[in-house]
Amino acid sequence: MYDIIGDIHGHGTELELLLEKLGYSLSNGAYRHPERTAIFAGDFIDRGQEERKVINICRPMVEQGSALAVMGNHEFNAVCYATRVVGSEDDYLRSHRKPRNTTEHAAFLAEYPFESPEHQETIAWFKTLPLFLELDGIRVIHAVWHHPSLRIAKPWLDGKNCLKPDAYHAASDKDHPLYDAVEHLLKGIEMPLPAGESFQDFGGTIRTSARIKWWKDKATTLDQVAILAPPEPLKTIKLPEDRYRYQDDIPLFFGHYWFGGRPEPTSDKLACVDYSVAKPGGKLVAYRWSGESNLSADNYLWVTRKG
Ligand SMILES: [Mn+2]
Repeated sequence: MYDIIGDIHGHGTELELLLEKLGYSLSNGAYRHPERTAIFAGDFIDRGQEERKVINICRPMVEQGSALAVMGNHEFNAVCYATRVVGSEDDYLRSHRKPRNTTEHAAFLAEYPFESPEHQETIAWFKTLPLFLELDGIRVIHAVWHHPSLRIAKPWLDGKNCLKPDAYHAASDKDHPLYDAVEHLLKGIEMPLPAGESFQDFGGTIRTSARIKWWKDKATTLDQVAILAPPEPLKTIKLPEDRYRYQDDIPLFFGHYWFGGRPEPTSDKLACVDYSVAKPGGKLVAYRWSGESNLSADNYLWVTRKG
């Protein structure tokens, strides 16, 4: 049975405390549990100050079989940041010329200097993380189990559902269908506004589509599901009846969405495990799954962020 652990973002101390709380202990270089397997839902890195500590805990667990893991958007970005555009000396799939791409990756690069052997080795490990896990009884993906995107991604995945080496190039090309597919699976889905409509987000950018809380399947208007958007202009926009919903019977665990408050599943079949440890007051959480087909708030366990 599985303990699904949410986005860690370089918070190694909280990870150690959570593993201990879950009953894992260190032996032969890896945390292990006598009966259970951990699953990391991605976003191991960026933001926190203990990036090495996190990798040095998670990687041996995965390599020695006491944990499974999926890729988060931060690991995908790290691979692209480290991969040169074919035929270019100084251009990367995730450009170094855009300052934001470097600043949001700075905590990781401080502990893994760019192109050092440790950096290259860690990037190589990120490439071994599958995009999703489909196990006996549950599914795990970083952002959205989006069937149309999974179908597009399929030919670009190897037998372990990891992106093949040339997939990173295709997934970094905005004109390639794999670009949107990987965006959806690892970063979330958006909903276009009706023609002519737009809104200004909290950062001041004018947008013609909104990132949505796709798990809110009973919402009827856009303001109920839009992320980081002022409600006013969106209140009158009706959600299309055929919008994406996760309607499968298999429980699905996801991270990525910076939830707050007391952890609880969003429905019988859906549970977010990202409770914002990268923010002051946030939590690193795990859902302890023991075979139930209806998820329960009682099975969450967590550690509140230190400092
Ligand atoms: Mn994420």
